[in-house]
Amino acid sequence: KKNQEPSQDFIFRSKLPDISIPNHLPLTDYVFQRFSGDGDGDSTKTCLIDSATGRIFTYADVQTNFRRIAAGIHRLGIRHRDTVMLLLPNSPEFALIFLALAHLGAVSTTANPLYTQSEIEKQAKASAAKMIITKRCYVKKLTNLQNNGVLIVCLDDEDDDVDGCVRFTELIQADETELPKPEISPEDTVSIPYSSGTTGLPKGVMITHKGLVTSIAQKVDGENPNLNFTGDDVILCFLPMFHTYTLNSLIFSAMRTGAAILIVPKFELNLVMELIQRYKVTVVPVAPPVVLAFVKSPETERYDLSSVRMMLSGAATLKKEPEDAVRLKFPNAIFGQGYGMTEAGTVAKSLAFAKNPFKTKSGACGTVIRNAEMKVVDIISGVSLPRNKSGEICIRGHQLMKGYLNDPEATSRTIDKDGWLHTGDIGFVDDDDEIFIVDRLKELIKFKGYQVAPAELEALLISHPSIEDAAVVPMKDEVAGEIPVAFVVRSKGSRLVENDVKSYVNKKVVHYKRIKRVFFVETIPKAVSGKLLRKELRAKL
Ligand code: 4UW
Repeated sequence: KKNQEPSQDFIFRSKLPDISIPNHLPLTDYVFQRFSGDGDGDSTKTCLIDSATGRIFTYADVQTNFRRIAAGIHRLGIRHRDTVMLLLPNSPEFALIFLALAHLGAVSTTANPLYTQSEIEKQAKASAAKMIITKRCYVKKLTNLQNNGVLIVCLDDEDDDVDGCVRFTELIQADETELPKPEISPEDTVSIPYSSGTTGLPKGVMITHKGLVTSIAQKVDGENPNLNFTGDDVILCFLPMFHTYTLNSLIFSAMRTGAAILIVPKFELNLVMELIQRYKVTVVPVAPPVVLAFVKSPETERYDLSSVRMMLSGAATLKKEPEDAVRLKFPNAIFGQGYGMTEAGTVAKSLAFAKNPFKTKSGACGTVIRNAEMKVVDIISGVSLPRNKSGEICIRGHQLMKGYLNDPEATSRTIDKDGWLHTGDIGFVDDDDEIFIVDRLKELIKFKGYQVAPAELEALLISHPSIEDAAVVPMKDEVAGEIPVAFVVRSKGSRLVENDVKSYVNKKVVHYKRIKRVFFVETIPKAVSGKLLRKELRAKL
C-alpha cells in the first residue's frame, strides 16, 4: 500500500506495525540507552559471562570498561574514522573493544582469527587497518603488517612481552574521563565486515551507526518486539563474534534488552549442553550444523535442557526435518529461523519469537522485519512477483549497508537506484507472509554458514602454473550444507592430480574454504560474455 511506483510492485511487509526508531543515536548510546540517565535498566545486572574463566561483567562494568578501552585506544593515536582490526576468538574483550571503537567513532573490521596470514593481510590492507587487536597465538601471522607500521595490541595477561606489541592491560588502565567525545554522525561507518556479496572477491561492507541501530531496533524494540529478548534471559554465544549474525542479532540485541550473554570461545556440543544446564540458559542461537549435532547426539538426554525457551537458527538453509526433530529435544523451546546477510543485517525473523507470537511453519526462514520493505523479482525480467512465486528476494530500509568500501561499481550492482538491495537469494513469500528460500542465484558457497567466495579460490587455482582454467561451485553435503569443489582444466602436457591441486590451494586458506573435490575437465563452460556458467557445472554434480 505504501508503494506509489508506476510498476505496481508487490511489496511485502511485516505483520508488526512500524515503530519509531532512534537511529539518530550513535551505537553505544542506543545500546545502553536504558542504562543511562533516567533509563529503567539496572546497571548491577549481569551483562557478560565468560564461560572460559567464570568472569562476570555487569552492565555498569561493561560501560566503564569500554570507555576506558576507548581512552586507551585514543591514547595510542586512533581517531574518529580510523579502522582497527579485531582478530580475536569469542571473549568479553571482543564485545568491549568493538563498543570502545564505536564510542570513539572509529571503525572495527572483524576477521576470523583462524584465517591464514595472506587472508589477514588482504583484509587488513584493504580496510586500511591502523591497529590490530589480537592474542599472542596469532601474532606470528602479523609480522609483515607490523613491519609496515600497523600497531599490534596483544591481549594475553602473561608477564613476558610479545615482541613489539602493546599490551592490552595497558590500554584498560586509561582514564575514561580523559577522552574527548567525538561528534558521531548516524552515517558514520561503525564496522567493515567482509563479504563477497553476490559475486567476486570479499569486499568491505560499510555498516553505519544508523544501519546497525535500525537493524537491532527492528528486532527488539516496540511494544510487541519481533524478537522478545528480556532482562531475565541468559543467551548463549558460541556463534563466531566476527560474523554479523552474532554481533547484531545476538550481542547488541541482547544488550539493548538487558539480557545476560554467556560467551563460549568455541562450539563443543557436550560443553554447550553442560553450560545450558549450569547457567539455566534460556536462548540458544545456532546455525544449521548445530541443529544437526543436537538432533544426532544420544547424549542430549543426560542434560537438563528444560530452561531453553528459544532456539534460533540462521546463516544457511535449514530443512523442515531437522527443525521438527530438534523441537522434540527442547520441549520448552520455541524454534524458528532468522534470515540475514552481512550487507543487509536481519532480513527476516520468525514471528514465533514475538512477545505476542504468531503461528509459524517449519522450514520458513521468517517474515520480513518491521520498518522495511521486501519484494520478490523475476530473475530474468526483474518484474516483481506476487505471493507463492519464486524469484530474487530484494529488501529496502535504513538497516542496509552504506555500500562496499572503495567499490562503487559493486555497490550499484547490489543496491539499485530505488534503494532495493538484491540479495542473490531465490525464494517466495507464502499466504501467511512467511519466507521460504529455495535456491541461490549468487556465487556464494556456505560451508556450515561460513562464507566461501568461489572467485577467491578460482584466483588461487589459476595462479598454479599447470592450471589453465578453473571454476569452483558448491556441492551439497549432509553435514556442512555445501562444500567447495573445483573443476580444473590442466595446462597442455601437465600431469597434475587431485592432491596436487588441493595441497596448493588448501594451505593458503582457512579450513572451511578448502577444496574438497577436484574434477578435471577439458573446458569450463562459459557464456559468450566470458561469464562462467556455474549452473551447468552444478548440474554435473
Ligand atoms: N536460510 C537460508 C537462512 C539464511 C540463509 C542466511 O554470511 P552472510 O553475509 O550473512 C549471514 C547472516 C545471517 C543472519 C541470520 C539471522 C539474523 O538475524 C541475522 O542478523 C544480522 C543474520 O549468514 O550470508 C548471507 C547469505 O546466507 C544465506 C543466504 O544465502 C544469505 O544471502 N542465509 N540466513 N535462514 N539461507
